[in-house]
Amino acid sequence: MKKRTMIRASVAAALLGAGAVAMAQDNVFKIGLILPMTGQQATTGRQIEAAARLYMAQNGDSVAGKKIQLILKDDTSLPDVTRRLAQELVVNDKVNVLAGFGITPSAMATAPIATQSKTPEVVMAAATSSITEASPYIVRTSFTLPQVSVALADWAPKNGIKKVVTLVTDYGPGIDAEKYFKERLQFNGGQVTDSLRVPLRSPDFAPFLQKVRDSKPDALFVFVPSGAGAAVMKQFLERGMDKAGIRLIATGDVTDDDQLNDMGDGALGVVTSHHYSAAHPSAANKKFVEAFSKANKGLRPNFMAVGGYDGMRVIYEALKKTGGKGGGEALLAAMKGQIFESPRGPVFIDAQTRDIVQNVYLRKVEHKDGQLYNVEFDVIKDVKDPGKAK
Ligand code: VNL
Repeated sequence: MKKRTMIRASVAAALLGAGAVAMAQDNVFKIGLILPMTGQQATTGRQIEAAARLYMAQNGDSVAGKKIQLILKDDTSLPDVTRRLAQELVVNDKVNVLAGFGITPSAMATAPIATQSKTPEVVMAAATSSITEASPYIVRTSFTLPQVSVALADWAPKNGIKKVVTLVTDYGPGIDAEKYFKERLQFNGGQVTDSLRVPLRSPDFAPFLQKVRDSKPDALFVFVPSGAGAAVMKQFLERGMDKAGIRLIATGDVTDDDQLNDMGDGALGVVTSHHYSAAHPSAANKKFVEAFSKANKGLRPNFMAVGGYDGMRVIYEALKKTGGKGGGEALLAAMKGQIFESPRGPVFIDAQTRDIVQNVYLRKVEHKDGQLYNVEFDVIKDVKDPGKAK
């Protein structure tokens, strides 16, 4: 071969190679999954990653002729890291969807990137009401704290609880829980006599609990993020709060299915309100819990897992509907208004707010099959985020 011809041939081969890569790229649908895989919120990352992989194992990794590629990044739950990772995923990896977000500051830090790049941001964990207002590209499959707190403030006064002290983690979801619980309790004739806030990083509950013990309310209402519940429960019992006649009531983040079984019998009888329990009595949930546990060495799925599993479903269904045509805008439009049966019960992605509408359950910690579970005893159907009504 002459030199010239050789060069031409290699250029042609290179072009062909590039074309093949471009074509392969076209046939790949990328989900950038940003989660706290290490650090204080690592259990949330582990639950959501496991649920996303389960969804893919059950539903295949090819949708509408495209190969689904999950790109997992660990943001260690630091919002500056989340922002940098989201930027890289959009600019370098050209992801079609951003998903995950273990805590509110991470979801918020990504919102401007979602807006500027017109990339849907599927929030699977974070639960401050205002998150969905931070970008028109945000869709949420977790829950909101106002959504679950109000039900408990309706239940409490009917069950002899009139005077309550609130104890929440001092950031978005905690402030939402405190505000909506308090307003509704007062509306129902009850009273919040003190409102205490603990820091998100390395919280020490002991001094706060001592203060509560001294003021002797009928109950202590608690919100702490997933992963911190066991420490609250331990210190509540160690201080003999229950023996002093103070009841513990909480959002389901405290009696988290990820930790509940290790909390011991001291947790028995604790009443919480939430959108998901691993003991939810439906065929769909039974199937989900069994498959999740089997794929993860007996791990019990918690509400974070369900947010991740349903988030993958919302993405898959949107891709099915659009066939991948029309980019982020079309995908977002196809996410809005989805209705389906989740392991938690029936859910609906409200097209106006892009937030999830779902049942909220009252539950009590009980023994079931020799283990501790949040057993549902009442339901408030199709609850919208009350934070959106204002
Ligand atoms: C948030 C809300 C995080 C509820 C949580 O666990 C939780 C949040 C990590 O919005 O930051 O249980």
